[in-house]
Amino acid sequence: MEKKTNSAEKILLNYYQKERKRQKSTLNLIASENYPSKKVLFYSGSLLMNKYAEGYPNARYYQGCQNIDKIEELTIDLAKKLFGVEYANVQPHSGSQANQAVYLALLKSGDKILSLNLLAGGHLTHGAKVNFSGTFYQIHYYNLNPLTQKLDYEEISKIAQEVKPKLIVTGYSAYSLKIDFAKFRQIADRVGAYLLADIAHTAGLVAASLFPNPVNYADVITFTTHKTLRGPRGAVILAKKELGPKIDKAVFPGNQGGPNPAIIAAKAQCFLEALQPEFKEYQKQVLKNAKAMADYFQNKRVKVISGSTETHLLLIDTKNSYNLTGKEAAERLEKIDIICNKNMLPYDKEKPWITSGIRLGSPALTTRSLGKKEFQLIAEVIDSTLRNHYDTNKKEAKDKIRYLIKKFF
Ligand code: DSN
Repeated sequence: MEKKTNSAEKILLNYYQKERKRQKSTLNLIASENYPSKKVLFYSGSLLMNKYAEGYPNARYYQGCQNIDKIEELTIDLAKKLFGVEYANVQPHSGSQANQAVYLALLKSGDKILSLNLLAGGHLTHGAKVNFSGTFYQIHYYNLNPLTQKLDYEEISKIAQEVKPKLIVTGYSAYSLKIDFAKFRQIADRVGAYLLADIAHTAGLVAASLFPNPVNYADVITFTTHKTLRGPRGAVILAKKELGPKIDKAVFPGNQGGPNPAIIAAKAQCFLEALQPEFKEYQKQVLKNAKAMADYFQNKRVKVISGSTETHLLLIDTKNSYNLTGKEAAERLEKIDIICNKNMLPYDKEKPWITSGIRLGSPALTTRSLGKKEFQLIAEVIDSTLRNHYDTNKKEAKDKIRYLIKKFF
């Protein structure tokens, strides 16, 4: 028995070390990933996780919560300061649970939600049939304009007036342009709907005032803390003060049990870092780097969805540009140590595990200090690797990647 335990321990450690090595020897272009600071990692895995603290500060179901109360209060204050809001709940374990709690707080089962079609950049929790959101609520979709692949506010308004949803969802996982939250507010007001802005992807850009802030327009805002925000794996809900009690109740006891105080402390550390001037400089570079890739592809006549990027990510139509499905393109890139994800495109006819494109993001490699020149080089390597030059150029491409890894990691 003991021998078995030892060998399982070895296997576990071995795969941890292999994953560590993989992260240090590949170029990460996954738009939703990042590398948090040592302090964020410290709190995330700290002894704070030993404490049960069901409830909220000064109203817990367990004794011994005096320090956790202060940590949670501090985290809430920092979230409110960073985003300029009246109310924050810092307990959601994930973006999915944050959205689940918002629906629970504002809707009844069977109520109508209007959101962006998943193919066009929405999220699973915005109404996918296979998700709780598509099971318990009546979902209606708006889509991107088929020609421009941009949000079409007139069309969204028309659909909203036909559908009369109780909730409209904006904020996306794979849309590369700015969002006009004021227009969404007008659309929601016309039909008496709540407006949810899910800014999981752009939270870091919003915190740095480099992307429109939905605070004065949305009733509720959700975001994860581990993407552009570069914090721990978790989520936050922001709202107008009057919705606070309903949302608190929906998070606990409605949707979660005990919060994880270790992750809450790590969120506080993340917000502290995001309030520093260096964070704004980092986010500026995130935008420049994504734009450098998009410009390179555009110059090579590669089809970039929505025409460009104003965020940390871009989508490439690999089917039309290289005659490769997203799956084939992503797998080919992995062979030269570039990691990205296959992604559905607006009106995609392929299955979700095949897709017609890939999504590329700049946050993780910008944290590693790569700049515009390096991102142009990465775009060049991607372009040449996907252009049937794969076999002949494989060594050259790998050498370029190795050069970047050696210089920056
Ligand atoms: N959909 C994931 C992503 O954007 O990668 C996050 O939930």
